Amino acid sequence: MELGDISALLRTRPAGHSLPRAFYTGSAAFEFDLAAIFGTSWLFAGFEAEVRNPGDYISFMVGRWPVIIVHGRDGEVRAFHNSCRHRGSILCKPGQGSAARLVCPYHSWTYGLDGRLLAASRMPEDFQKSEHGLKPVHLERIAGAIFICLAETPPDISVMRRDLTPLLAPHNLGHAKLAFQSTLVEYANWKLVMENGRECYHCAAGHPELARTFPVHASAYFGFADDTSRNFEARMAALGMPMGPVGEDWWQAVRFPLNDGTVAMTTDGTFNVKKLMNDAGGGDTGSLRWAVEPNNFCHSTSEYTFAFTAIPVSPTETHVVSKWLVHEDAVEGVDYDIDTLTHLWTQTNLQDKEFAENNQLGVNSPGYTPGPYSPEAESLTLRFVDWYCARAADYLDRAAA
Ligand code: 3BY
Ligand code: FES
Ligand code: FE
Repeated sequence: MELGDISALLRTRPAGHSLPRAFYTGSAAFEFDLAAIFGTSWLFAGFEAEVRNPGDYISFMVGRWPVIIVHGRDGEVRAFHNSCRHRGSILCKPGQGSAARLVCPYHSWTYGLDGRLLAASRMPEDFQKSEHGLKPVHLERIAGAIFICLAETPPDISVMRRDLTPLLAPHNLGHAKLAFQSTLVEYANWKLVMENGRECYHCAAGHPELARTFPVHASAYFGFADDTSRNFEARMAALGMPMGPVGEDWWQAVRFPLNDGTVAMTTDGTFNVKKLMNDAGGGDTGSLRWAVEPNNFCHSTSEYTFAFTAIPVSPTETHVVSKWLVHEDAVEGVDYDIDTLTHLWTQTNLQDKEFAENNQLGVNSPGYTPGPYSPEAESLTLRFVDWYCARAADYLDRAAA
């Protein structure tokens, strides 16, 4: 499929409907998504807590592009393409670590934490080390979260910086630690994983554990205009906690109340972590949901922040990376237990894997034609798909110009 075909196919999508099959199956659409969506957008990449000290790094894949985020000696946190300037080997495998320098495992070219090439043995006299530093990737930090953009010229992030910072600030991500991280392999196109992750139409029946505390019948901005919502708004105002909603087409954030009678987003509705990240109101402050297109959502409750990120791997394989952050002083085994902390979202993710994989199998059927989203129950999924189509159309227009 050529770009022209993608463009023609995009125009066949009836408004308010899911995408034509080729967007969920073929390698052409997958390559297109990497270039047009993942190559151009700000992407949620992790937390400062994961690279707290100079020398700390995290290495990960964005599609098939390896990226490394490194905390420099000068205190700066930088992102680089994880590709040696000699013959292109990755410098470190996906994962995290700490190093004084980045030494390529192939021929030992050695880079400083700021990306400068420091040493390359047996190269000619006139070899210019200064011209062979690691290639930078744009990076922004917002209230303890890290975003990267692989484009040469990234989109404007200033509105997100301005509007997300006050909502996230009470969660104290600057004093958080990564308690646990997992990767779940899902055999479904990344967009099916995200469409599922953006709606709760399936939650009441599909996520019994989550439904205990999560308002699964809520609409996009969790506003009910009922007593629970009004009381919550008044309590948050009294605590000086901004609620939103805030956002643009590519991100949203809003604080919302949990179900009546519950104070924590856990399997039983009570706290699982003794040391809170945000102890305003005794911790009874609902959840701050923040979500960034194309591939992320987070929930920041008073005791943890949970981050979900879907990484495209192939047309029909996606890796869901989950991270749980707790207060840096919370002691594992004393203040929290990993299995208890992670149970709710691990169960929810496994249930969602089944939904996304079933969806992929049915989309492959000749009986599949794009179907209508519920404007009420699937409004954020519709937003995601509309955003995707708009970004795709922009990219195609620029390519044609
Ligand atoms: O984006 C969210 O907040 C959630 C998490 C559970 C279901 N999904 C709509
Ligand atoms: Fe890195 Fe050769 S590829 S030193
Ligand atoms: Fe779900």
